[in-house]
Amino acid sequence: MAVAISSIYEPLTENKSIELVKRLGLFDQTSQLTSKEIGDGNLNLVFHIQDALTKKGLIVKQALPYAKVVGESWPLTIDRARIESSALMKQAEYVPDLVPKVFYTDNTFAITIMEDLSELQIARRGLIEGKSFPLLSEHIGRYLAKTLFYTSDYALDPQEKKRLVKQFSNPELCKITEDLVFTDPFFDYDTNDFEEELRPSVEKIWEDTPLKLEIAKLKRKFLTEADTLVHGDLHTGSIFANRTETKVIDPEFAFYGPFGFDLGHFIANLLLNALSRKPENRIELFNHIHKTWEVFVEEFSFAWKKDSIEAYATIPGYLDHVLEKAFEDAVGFAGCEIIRRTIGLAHVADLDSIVPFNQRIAVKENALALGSELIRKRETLINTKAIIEIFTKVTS
Ligand code: SR1
Ligand code: MG
Repeated sequence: MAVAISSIYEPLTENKSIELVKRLGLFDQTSQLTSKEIGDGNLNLVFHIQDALTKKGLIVKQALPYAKVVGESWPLTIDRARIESSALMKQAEYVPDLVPKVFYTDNTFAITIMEDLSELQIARRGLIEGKSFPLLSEHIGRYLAKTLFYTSDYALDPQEKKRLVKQFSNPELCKITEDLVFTDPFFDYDTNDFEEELRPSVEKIWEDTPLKLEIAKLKRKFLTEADTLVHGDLHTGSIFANRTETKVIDPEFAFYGPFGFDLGHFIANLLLNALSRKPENRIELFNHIHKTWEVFVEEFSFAWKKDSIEAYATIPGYLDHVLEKAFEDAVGFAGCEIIRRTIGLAHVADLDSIVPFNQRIAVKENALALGSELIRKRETLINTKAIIEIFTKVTS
């Protein structure tokens, strides 16, 4: 499949990224700038530009017309740069302190220039190193509550909501999620990637028809429930953090999806990190899961009571129903994310860096069991404590 791009599109180089920021007047003409390509994600070029004297920095991000993780054989729309910058700006209306500032966008060249966050660290890397991010869950709980509530029908005029659904129509990136999260890992497809030692457990999943029915239901939700503007790829690699600050980056998968989607992915990635740790070092991750949900409920409920325009908002039980459904879905989405990060195309370093090999396999076996249990039991789990009980059962 060909990807439509303008004939003047070209990928940036380190030198060209410097020319661009100077041309835009983002630095003095005389400043001595360095540029380093630092993108370690699956899809884009990311240049860190820095003034040698003042140390002031900027990030220049450019979408490539293909998925970097696979190569030019996998064409991918550069429209994702428009989605990403528009999502960052929309989210900044509700949580300006939790997203990077956008200084410039160019949809033809698929370029976004944004705040330099290099004094923070990618949360996944920090968690793997055993670092603590004390405010991570408080911040993510608020990020989720505010962005999800205020871009939903509960807060927006229906015309405006439908305009946003159109603006954030993101079919190609959604297709990646449909395939890589909800489909491929559950069938014997070529995109999957796992150690031969896991094959018996993987084949068990492929043959587990009742489990696959539950995954089909979750996939249907992803395909059809246009509740709110979700980030779409909220794993710990999409979060910069330190002990006091948190910034959510990379919403190129943003679209109108179910309330529980981002929450499920965030929880899944905390659980993946917890699986990689010794039991005595897991409590901090579990507390982050409890706190994320607690803050989400608190902030979402506050926004609902203060700003809901929905006629039924004050009907007893309606808010509880929305929250209960978001939680149940989040648990199921978390299960899918854990399994796909273990046996699908895109892995996580939390698991892949475990040595020795035998231990890595044992942890991945636990991940498959945990993911499957979360999907199966999601309707019966009533709170985050129940998630941790399943984790403990599966790992002991
Ligand atoms: C081809 S993209 C693979 C994965 O990387 C992104 O971050 C998403 O998680 C996607 O599923
Ligand atoms: Mg990403």
